[in-house]
Amino acid sequence: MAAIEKRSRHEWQELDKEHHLHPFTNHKELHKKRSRIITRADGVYIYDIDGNRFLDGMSGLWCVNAGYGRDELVDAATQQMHELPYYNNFFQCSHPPAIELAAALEEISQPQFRRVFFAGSGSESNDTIVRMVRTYWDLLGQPQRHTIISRKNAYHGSTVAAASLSGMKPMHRQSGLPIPGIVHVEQPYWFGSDRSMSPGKFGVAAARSIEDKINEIGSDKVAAFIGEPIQGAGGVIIPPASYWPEVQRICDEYGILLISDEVITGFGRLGEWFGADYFGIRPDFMPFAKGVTSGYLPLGGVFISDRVADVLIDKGGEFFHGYTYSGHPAACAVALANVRLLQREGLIERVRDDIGPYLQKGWQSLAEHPLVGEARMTGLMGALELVRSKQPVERFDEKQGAGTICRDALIDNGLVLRAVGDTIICAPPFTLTHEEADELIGIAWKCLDLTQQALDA
Ligand code: PXG
Repeated sequence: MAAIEKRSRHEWQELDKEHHLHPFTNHKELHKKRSRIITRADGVYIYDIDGNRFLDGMSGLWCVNAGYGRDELVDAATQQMHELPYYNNFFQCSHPPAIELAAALEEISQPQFRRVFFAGSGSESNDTIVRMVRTYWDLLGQPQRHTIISRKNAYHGSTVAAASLSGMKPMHRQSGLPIPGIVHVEQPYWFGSDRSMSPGKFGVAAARSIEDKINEIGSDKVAAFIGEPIQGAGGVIIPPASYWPEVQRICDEYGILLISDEVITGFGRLGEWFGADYFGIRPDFMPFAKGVTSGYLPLGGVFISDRVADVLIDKGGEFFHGYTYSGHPAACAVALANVRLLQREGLIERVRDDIGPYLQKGWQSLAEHPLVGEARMTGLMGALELVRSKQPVERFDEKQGAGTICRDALIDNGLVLRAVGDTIICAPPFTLTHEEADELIGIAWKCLDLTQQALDA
């Protein structure tokens, strides 16, 4: 028997308004408009309660990489929930789904990663890392190595530590963040700069802002650097090719731990298993979540390199940290089925060699539109920069809300993309067909026209 009642759109909206507070939402605005009630999904499409169909160009929230309606993921959860719906990994217990998944993750990751710690989300994973990084340096007799360097406009989650790692000022303004010992340096956002440097030089300069910060604080006080291989929530900021090699050089030179936040880029979004593989870096930690289960159940975790894990295990005694749902059996079973599905269907190779290049070509064609100052996409992760003038580049006044106008037009025309300011971002499922990619590009072009008309009116 279904646990969820059948109700009308109006009833759902009323109940939602009365009882449900939403994440990252201005509720006064929401209550004027009412929520869009999504009831089902299949393939790359989601459907609202009125039967309207939308191409989900964001894979939910960057997570439904294998697409909707995957019976093998549902079956893995069902079977596991019949067998053992819950047990924990505390108190010297373990269970097959967590063990099997940990071993499978070792197979697909770089050789320094042999161990994984499970959490329930990306935010929790980053909280775990803050604890582990500082414990690691304590155990090595360097407790003064406390500071973690992150970047402005980074997104690492919403718990107290993860929001502190995030570099978003409006988040920090609410509730006195960041916590002590977390500092933020420049992001490698070339289009957002004055563009006076070549992208190559700019990439090196952005990386050197880490080195400047290390020298300012004192290299003996810096514990780690954290970055998303490509910033997602910040607006799909694809760093120049010169950036990550220079970051790696700096971390190596000063002995600082490198954390590659793979919550979005992990599990194939860039056409490699991890963003670190794509950019050729060798991190000490990789937090993951989202795509590990294609979003079918919540699961997060952290890959921990031998450099760190060996110290924690050999010298650390008990690590006083863990979550009730660390390694939830059903979530782990779904993750394992999802990893096998990605492998069996060659979906990551498909992102690298087929649908990735195909969508990138279409996306690039949008750069010919008068509103688009830059179109960029790596793997299946892209952005359009909306501009008032292309030559010289002039951005819109924030108050004009160009990005929001465009986002609303897209949704009205059956395509879900997101707006981050005047940057339109895209991250569709890996199963997107060529026809669906054509549909996505066609709707995007039409909505750029509609946006232009609305701004001219
Ligand atoms: N790291 C990165 C790189 C993320 O993108 C998190 C950590 C936190 O994960 P959890 O599972 O705790 O949400 C994220 C999450 C957006 C948006 O608007 C992005 C995320 C979450 C919610 C909204 O683009 N990313």
